[in-house]
Amino acid sequence: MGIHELVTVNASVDIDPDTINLKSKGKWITAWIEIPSYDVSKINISSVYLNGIVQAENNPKYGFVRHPKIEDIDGDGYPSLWSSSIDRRSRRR
Ligand SMILES: [Ca+2]
Repeated sequence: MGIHELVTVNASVDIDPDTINLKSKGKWITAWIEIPSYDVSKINISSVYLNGIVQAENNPKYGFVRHPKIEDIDGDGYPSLWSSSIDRRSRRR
């Protein structure tokens, strides 16, 4: 049995789109997650939830789940994980 240590860290999250239009036909909500001094490639996508409710897409049929994008989008030296996107249609399930 392993020992797991839980820690709280501050993360910055950039959500796209910035405003959600419920009538929009847009399919995905995406999030860039940045945690300074932490390797975002180690984030377990199945543990990512939007507002603690909607689970991020973690079905490996999607390329972005198998090979998540990691990029320093704001140029501050810390890479962000292009988090698994969330299928907006799943909100109605
Ligand atoms: Ca950055």
